[in-house]
Amino acid sequence: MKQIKLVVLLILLSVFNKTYADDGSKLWLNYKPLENAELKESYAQLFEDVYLAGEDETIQAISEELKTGLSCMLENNVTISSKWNMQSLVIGTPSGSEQIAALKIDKQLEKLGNDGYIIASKKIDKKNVIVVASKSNIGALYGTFHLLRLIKTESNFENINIEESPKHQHRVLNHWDNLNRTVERGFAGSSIWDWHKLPGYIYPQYIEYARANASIGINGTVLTNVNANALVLTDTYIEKAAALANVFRPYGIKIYLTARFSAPIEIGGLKTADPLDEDVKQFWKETADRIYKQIPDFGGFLVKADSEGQPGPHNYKRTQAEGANMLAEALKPHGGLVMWRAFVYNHEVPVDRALQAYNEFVPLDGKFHDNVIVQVKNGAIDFQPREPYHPLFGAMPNTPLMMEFQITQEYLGHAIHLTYLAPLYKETLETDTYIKGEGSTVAKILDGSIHNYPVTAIAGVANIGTDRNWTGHLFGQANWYAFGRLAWNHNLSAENIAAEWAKMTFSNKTAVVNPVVEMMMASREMGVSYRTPIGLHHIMAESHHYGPGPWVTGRRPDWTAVYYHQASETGIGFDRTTKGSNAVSQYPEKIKEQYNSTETCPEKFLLWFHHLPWDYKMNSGRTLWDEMVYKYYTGADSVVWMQEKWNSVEKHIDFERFNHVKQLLEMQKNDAIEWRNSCVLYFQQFSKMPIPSEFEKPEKPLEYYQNKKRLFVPGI
Ligand code: GCW
Repeated sequence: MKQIKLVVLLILLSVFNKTYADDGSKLWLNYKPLENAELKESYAQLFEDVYLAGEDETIQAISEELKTGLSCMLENNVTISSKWNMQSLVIGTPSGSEQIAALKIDKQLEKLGNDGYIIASKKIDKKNVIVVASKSNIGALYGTFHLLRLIKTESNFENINIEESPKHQHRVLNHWDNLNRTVERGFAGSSIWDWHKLPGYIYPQYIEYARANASIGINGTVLTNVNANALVLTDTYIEKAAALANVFRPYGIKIYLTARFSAPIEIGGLKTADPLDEDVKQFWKETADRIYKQIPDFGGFLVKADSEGQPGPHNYKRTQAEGANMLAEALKPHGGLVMWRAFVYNHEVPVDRALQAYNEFVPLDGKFHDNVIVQVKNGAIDFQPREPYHPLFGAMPNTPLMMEFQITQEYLGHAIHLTYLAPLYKETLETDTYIKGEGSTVAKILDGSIHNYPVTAIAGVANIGTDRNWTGHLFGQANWYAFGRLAWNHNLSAENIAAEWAKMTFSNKTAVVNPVVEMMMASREMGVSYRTPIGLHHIMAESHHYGPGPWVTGRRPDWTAVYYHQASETGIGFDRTTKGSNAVSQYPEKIKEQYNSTETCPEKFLLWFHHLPWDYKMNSGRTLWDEMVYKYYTGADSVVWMQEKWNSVEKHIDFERFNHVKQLLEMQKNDAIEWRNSCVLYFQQFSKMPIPSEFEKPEKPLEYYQNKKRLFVPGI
């Protein structure tokens, strides 16, 4: 008995010891001491004394960050002073410091804009210094975070000469957070905004949120769900939002709210929300005035209209431009922006859903006011594991368009599956539209260089919640991180961002970085393979969208699976060629030709654009059926490969984070097998072809998978 007690005690002790190691709550800003002692020593000397010029709240934030960052990573006593005293690290702006002004870098900084900065080796009063300088204090904050990142990732500071400026003016998170703290498609707990306690109580997490975002250059946040509640526009809620705006301001983050189109009726006491009605216009003007009174730097409105039951201008037979412009007029005197979503589709319209946004918006090109930007999802359906780029990109030269990516993994395994999204983002950003000759990538349309857009922006639907590690899955943090880094600079590679994140999050050791990066880089493709290979899409379970549901039918057709895969005995795939729904014709000629022919259509999009017989010959020499089965099986198998990679880092990282990911990978493996078996068995009913003998047969019959119910899945 005594012995048993001792064993239990020992187990408990070891669990506790390990449990407190790291819960991931500090994100990539966990400033642990550098592992490389020599480097730590040399950095400690380099970054002992800091001259930080200026004195507003942003400068205060820089000071706090440096104090924590430097002293924790370098284990030294850093001194920070606002007086020049021959320090070796100099941070600030020319307008805030004589010494920085004397460097004569004004022109260079001017070119980099308000948010841009330099980090460079310079001489001040004959002393060798490292300067982090910007036109603005916010730029200096961004530069400081960059400097801390360079330290954390053990970079070389000799003759350093870095120039940075963001590719998009507005780099924004979209929270689909409801006022009751549920989060639509949120899988990491509740909403971090505690509306009930606002404005009185400010959680430390709000500041941590601001720091984390500023560290990757995010400068805007839409607090509320696009399926909006008009109440957020009442004074009570504006006051709460203002409290958040005050917290975020020193970090350069503006807040935005979602505007429910029918708010004039719901909270304004009007009978209509017709955008051409004078009372309605007046309502929105007054609403904007009320908001700006409390939040002078309010960013503007994000609007979902005429989509999935949301009210909009269609209710009054008005166009999307008329709706957006009415709001834009209300915001204009205050400098606010309308982000108007192009996610407009209707199941009563009998055309392919993929065509609808383009049909609606292209005729309106040039008709939007100059403080409207149209927010377009990366693909024409809905954040699927893989979609070809949205044909609106390139088709609206006279209307600024912004990208909407999804960071929360609605269709990619929620916060349970490890899926690194940078490869997905990059795939879209790097697609060449040829709209103005070769090299007219989607990224260049977004950053304004193709059509000279006066406003540029990019949004990501946040994956953040109250879970201790913020994103549910530790690797979900990498998606938040990668979104921010790409919003800043779309030229960064997915792989470099992954390595950077891995170093900041875990360790600089190659025995950690290499396997982690390999897993991350392979993860999205494997997620596609075990769910929707070869261009399949929208075959997930109803409502929660987590597991497989290729059999989903019997509701509005554009929310079923059968509408999209069109499987029958003769074949599978959605014919969007010129002989089918003709969605290919929405693309520029060169792309259209490419997608329209099975000869040239990339196989990854084959069934997106073509309906093909089961024995169609693929590039591999396999039949379409065999190829599909092959993808499903190898996709699911690769989760096991990922597990092996992860096991290899066990001895190099803390138990808590190791075990967290390990458990989730086991769930992912089982889910991947469920996806594989469900889809293969379901489609086999049509193909009537065997599963190649090299693969084990599914253990259970199709009905087993069809009957599997998941209840109370979060995020709905
Ligand atoms: O992806 C779909 C989601 C909805 C979401 C909608 C949208 C906020 O299933 O939950 O609603 O898209 O983007 O508006």
